[in-house]
Parts: sequence; structure tokens; C-alpha cells
Amino acid sequence: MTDSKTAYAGPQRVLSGVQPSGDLHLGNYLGALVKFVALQDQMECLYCVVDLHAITTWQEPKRLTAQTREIAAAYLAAGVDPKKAAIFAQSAVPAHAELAWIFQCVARLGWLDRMTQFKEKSGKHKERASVGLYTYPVLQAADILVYKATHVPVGEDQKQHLELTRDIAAKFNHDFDAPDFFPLTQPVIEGPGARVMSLRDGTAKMSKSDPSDQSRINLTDDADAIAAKIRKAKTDPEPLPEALDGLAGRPEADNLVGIFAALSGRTKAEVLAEFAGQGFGRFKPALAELLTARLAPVTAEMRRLLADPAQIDRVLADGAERARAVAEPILAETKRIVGFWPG
Ligand code: AQP
Repeated sequence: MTDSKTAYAGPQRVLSGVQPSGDLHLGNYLGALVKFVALQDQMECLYCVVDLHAITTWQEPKRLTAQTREIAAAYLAAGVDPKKAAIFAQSAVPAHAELAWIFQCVARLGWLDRMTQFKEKSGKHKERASVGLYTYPVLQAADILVYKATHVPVGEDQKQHLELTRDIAAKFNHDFDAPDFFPLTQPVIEGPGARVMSLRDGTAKMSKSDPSDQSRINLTDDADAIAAKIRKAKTDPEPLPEALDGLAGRPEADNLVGIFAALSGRTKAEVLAEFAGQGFGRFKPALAELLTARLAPVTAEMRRLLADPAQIDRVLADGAERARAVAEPILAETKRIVGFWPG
């Protein structure tokens, strides 16, 4: 992978993160974690648990600490190797917050006003939302650019925020006459797991904050819970079609076929070739079996890791040290470019 649209000549580097704001679900696993693992053999990777982002909505303090360890355990259980990738808590690297302030003075209000995720998450009473929820995408830009990350593996819901990151980088480089100082970061989104939808509504994304637990498969669900949720998943009465165009206008069927494809490493067309003409009575048990086979080892490993929090803390401390060593010189150079004393 190369960044063909800029003359940026720095190293290729990956940054991504997940919020410790609830149990991880299948969307987080397929949209983010699976890609984290694939990229760790291709370039330098930094994976953080974005606790600064989590507190944009209320988090009970003890639970936040526990959930930070849980997300770190999920990274490890999914196959992230802490020798290859730095795993750390965002709040353990103060450079994120410091660069975010500089970027708040680069980003324009009009840019943030266009962010659809703020509109979705703030709901009807946006005047009651935290200021942090509004400026969240600016902090996200700082998370990425404080490492001059060139690639960010994320689900499709983050596409708009990645565009904002590129806008901030370009404006900073231009305003401070620092050509190609920050890279124009590429999102790594492609693949059938990029947008996993709710099991109750094929037009809404699978989300931690959906009040219905039936809408998502959690990484902590056991085989019985998975089978029950897939059995009750919303579908339609038609059998599965022979070709992709037969899924048009059938968002729930499309979603389940997409999940099957992502988990089995096949395309949706290949899945349809196997199940064409069959009803959901046949397809759903096969999907539940596949889900259990893929997720059960991850869940078991997470449980094993969480039984020894000291080991997780060692991984997080080591990762934070490595992340700080990358971020601090980049922040220092940014401050010099901005003109902060002593110049
Ligand atoms: N449904 C999804 N399909 C594919 N990828 C997804 N991601 C989230 N939902 C899906 C990806 O998971 C990564 C971590 O997300 P996050 O926890 O930092 O925040 P989020 O995007 O806001 O995820 P949630 O789980 O849906 O939380 P709430 O309910 O709080 O909005 C990101 O790469 C994201 O793209």
C-alpha cells in the first residue's frame, strides 16, 4: 500500500483504536480487529484503547478502567501480537490531547458542523451533549497524526472522520508552510466486514449503544446466545438468491450473507453460490455454527487473559512507552513549526 496522492516520504505506519465504552461486538471485530491483525505483518502498528474518546459520554470510573483492560484483552485474543504492535491506553500518551488543542485551532467550525456521527450520537438534545462529543473528530485526527500514521483500519462509519483528518493535515501543512509535514492518511476500509448491520434492522449499523442486546453479537456471547440471536434475527420469507443483485432491497438478508462471507473469508457471491434457493431455516444454523467456531476461541482467550490483569497492564505499560517514543518528537517538531517558545 502506498500513499499515491502526496509526496509524503515518511515511514508507513498504522494507527487505530476502539472505545472502552461497552462490550465489543461483531462489527468491531470484523470492521477493526481482524484488520489490525492482518496489518501487523505489513508495517509498524500502534493500537490504542481510546479512553479519552469514551468519556465524551458518561463512563462510570471503575468500569472505564476495567473496560480498558477488556479492550486490550480483546486485541490480544483476536491475534494482535504485542511484540509487533504497540497496545496502549490513549490517556497514557499526553501528546494526543496536546496536539488536539493545536488542531482545534486549525479545524473550522463548519467542518465539524457537517459530521453526521455527532448528529446521530447527540440525538434530539444536542445542547446537552458534551463539548468533547462535538470536537471528538479533531481528537481523532490528533490520535492519527501524532504518529504521522499513513493508514487507519476502521469500519465504514469512520470514513467521514478520516476525511476530516486529511483536511486538518492539509490545512496545517499549508497554513504553516510545512509541505508534507503531516501525511494525508488513508483509511483501510475495504472488505465484507466493513459495515455490519443490526440483526433487528438491516438499515442500522450494529452498535454498542443500541438498547436491544438482540441487535448485536457480543464477543462475550456463548454458543447458545449466538444461536438464539441468529434464530431471531430479522429476515424475509424469500429463499436466498443465486446472484448478488437478488439481495437488492433485502438489507437483512444482505447483512447475514455479508457476515457469513466476512467470517469464512469468501465473497458474498461465493456464499450465494453455496446457499442459493435455500431458506433461512437452513442458512441461519450454518451461520450460527460459523460464528461460534470463529468467536469461541477469541472469547475463551479473552477470559484467560482477564484472569491475569497484571499481564495486561504490562502490555499496556510497554505499549505506552513505545507510543510515547514515537509521538513526542513529532509533537515537539509540530510545536516548533507553530512557533511555541523557545522556537
Ligand atoms: N457495525 C460496524 N461494522 C463495522 N465496523 C464497525 N465499527 C463499529 N461498528 C461497526 C468499527 O469498530 C471500531 C471501533 O469503534 P468504536 O468502539 O471506537 O466506536 P463506534 O464506531 O462508535 O462503534 P460502536 O460499537 O457502534 O459504538 P457506539 O454504539 O458507541 O457508536 C471502528 O473502527 C469502527 O469503525
